[in-house]
Amino acid sequence: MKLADAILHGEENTSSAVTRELIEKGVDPVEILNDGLYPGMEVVGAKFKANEMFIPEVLLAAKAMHAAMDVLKPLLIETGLSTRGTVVMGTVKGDLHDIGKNLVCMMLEGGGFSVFDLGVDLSLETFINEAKQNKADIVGMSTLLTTTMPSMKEVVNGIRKDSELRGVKIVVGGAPVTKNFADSIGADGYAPDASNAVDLVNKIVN
Ligand code: B1M
Repeated sequence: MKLADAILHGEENTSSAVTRELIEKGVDPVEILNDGLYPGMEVVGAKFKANEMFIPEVLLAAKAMHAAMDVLKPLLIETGLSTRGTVVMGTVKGDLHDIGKNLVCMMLEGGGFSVFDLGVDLSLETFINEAKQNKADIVGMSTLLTTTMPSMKEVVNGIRKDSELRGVKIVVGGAPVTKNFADSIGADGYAPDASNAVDLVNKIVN
């Protein structure tokens, strides 16, 4: 589909124009999402994983995806389409790095999840309150600093203790984070990069 290509090549104006054209032709917004937008972002994820696409190109693709999404969103809300799941995601307390976390949020959004990006330097209370308020299925945490890795454990423990958040899954990532570390703090999953994060969250919600 032309829309998938526009997203893959990061053509923001084309992606919104093609989306508008398809709507005018009477194509179902859900079909536009499933046959154009998601496949486009899937190829972006695969190419990023294979080192065939790099961060600046992925950011452009995400911009093109958002441009199409801006056109589709009001129509999708009307159809009452449910997403694949709700993720609240942020960088832990003491850490201001957000480039990787933003990429993960964008790829998850492109993968059909409803994503609440909470920002950076987040306290346990913020993760808990936002997870409740947004009825999260998944809480995602990012950190780039070894010194702030213990905050992840604190958030895992806090969420596990909260009876209202029973069933919420927790995923973690960021350069110093490893699978062993994720297991040691009791997280439900770890992903080394943004496209693996989409695979991981898909697996968890299924
Ligand atoms: Co900082 N910094 N920094 N920094 N910085 C690092 C991380 C560092 C490795 C540099 C170094 O010394 N070589 C080092 C950390 C050392 C350590 O702890 N081991 C470091 C340091 C020390 C610091 C300061 C303390 C420096 C100082 O002030 N003395 C300070 C800390 C401030 C704070 O946070 N409190 C600091 C500040 C900054 C800037 C503000 C200048 C800037 C951040 C800008 C921003 O984010 N808006 C910055 C930057 C840019 C970096 C480097 C150069 C690049 C990080 C980055 O964006 N990478 C970094 C060195 C490096 O990595 N080469 C460094 C690109 C990004 C796409 O990758 O974030 O790894 P990444 O995300 C990947 C994966 O990790 C994964 O997917 C992403 C995409 O594939 N992923 C997840 C990330 N989160 C995930 C969550 C998931 C799953 C996957 O959940 C499921």
